[in-house]
Amino acid sequence: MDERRAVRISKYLARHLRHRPDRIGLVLDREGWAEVGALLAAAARDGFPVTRAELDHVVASDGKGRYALDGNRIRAVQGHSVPVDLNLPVTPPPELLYHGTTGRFVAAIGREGLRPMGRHAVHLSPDRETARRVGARRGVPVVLVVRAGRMAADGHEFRVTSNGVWLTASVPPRYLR
Ligand code: HQG
Repeated sequence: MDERRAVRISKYLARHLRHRPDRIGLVLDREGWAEVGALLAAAARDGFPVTRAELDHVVASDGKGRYALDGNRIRAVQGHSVPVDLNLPVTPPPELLYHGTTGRFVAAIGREGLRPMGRHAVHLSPDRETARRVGARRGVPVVLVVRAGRMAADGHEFRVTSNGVWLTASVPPRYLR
């Protein structure tokens, strides 16, 4: 499949599996899963037909592993703005995690800490380079260091998605540097 088609399909999946399933009449269960048949039928009705083979290819080749297939179900593994319970186990994080952002948010983050904003959780990266790329989506990247081990010791819960993104509800400013 050509790369542009794969990216278009991935963006279509992100839109409807994370944010706007209602736009195409798709129903996600509590854990964010949709029936593949229902998704493909809804996409076709929406004027964006996708074959099962194309879907399998996009899920398998997505550069960030954004989607998971489980038999006849599919979900986004992170990034939702619709409420979902991904049902991931609480997992001890590494001592340090990283958050990529951009300069114009730094003052507010220093006051309020990291908040999930539109998404279901704050997204943290396991290494600086990944965080830098996340921040670069919004401007000149700034990488914040999160003292995750200390947070966990203080009772904050962390979960990790199948594509290596760490999730937590919020990060108070005292754990940032
Ligand atoms: C910022 C992409 C002001 C935060 C990425 C970020 C990631 C605050 C923005 C995933 C704030 C939210 C998630 C506060 C946080 N005041 N701004 N108190 N707290 N912010 O997109 O982490 O390609 O919702 O720094 O790679 O950028 O979609 O979160 O800039 O993994 O799969 O508010 O999305 O993955 O932005 O990105 P986002 P994010 P995908």
